Amino acid sequence: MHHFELISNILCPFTQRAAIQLAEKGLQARRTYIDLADKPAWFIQLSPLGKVPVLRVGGTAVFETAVICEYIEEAAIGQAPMWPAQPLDRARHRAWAEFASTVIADVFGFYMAPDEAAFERKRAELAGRFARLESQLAGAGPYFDGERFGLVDAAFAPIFRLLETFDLLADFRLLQGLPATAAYRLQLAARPSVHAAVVPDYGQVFLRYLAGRGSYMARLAAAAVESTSVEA
Ligand SMILES: N[C@@H](CCC(=O)N[C@@H](CS)C(=O)NCC(=O)O)C(=O)O
Repeated sequence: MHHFELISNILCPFTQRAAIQLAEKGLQARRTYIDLADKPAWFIQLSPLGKVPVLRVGGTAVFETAVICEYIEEAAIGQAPMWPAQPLDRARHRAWAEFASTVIADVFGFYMAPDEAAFERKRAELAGRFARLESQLAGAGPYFDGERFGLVDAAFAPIFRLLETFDLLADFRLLQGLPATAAYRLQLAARPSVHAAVVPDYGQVFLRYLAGRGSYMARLAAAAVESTSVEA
């Protein structure tokens, strides 16, 4: 039996991919949360790039999400694989999981855009990414490649979770005219492993985090935080 410790901050969308995978496979992992703005010395020592997630297995620190997920696939002997069996299908799924990692960086650029003009540029870029995803989701669903939930789905689910908080602020039209992506988003949100991958008040924690970014979106988030505390 492996003893996994998954180290991350509360919000990290990359970490959720591994958390979803562990849950899908019925594997237990201790979750340790750190503050990325004040990284503990033990974490700096452990994480060569200073980034989360890190999966600690005994005395070994495994880092980089894609590598962590490959390790879990290989270590979870006897569990249903979360990549397809055929090499080309597997490559396609892996490529789109990489695409999801790029989209996470795009989302960061979107909410960190300093002013309205940059924000609109980033918004359009991000909407373009989802349009590319739409072209891959032409099948019956409910998931990326049909009935079976896989690692590529675990890669996209955390992105859509961020959109839930953006939706509280305004309609940014990120999925406008993209019915397959909109339906995919709902299917992923309903998956128990996706639901359980974060703290229960994730949306509010993310909203407060956004409000402190000093960006264009931060101003919208700060107004939303203000109105929530007035209502409370
Ligand atoms: N390529 C890395 C990216 C991980 C990453 O960027 N994590 C962010 C948090 S979501 C981080 O740790 N940033 C370091 C920092 O903020 O100092 C992976 O896939 O694991």
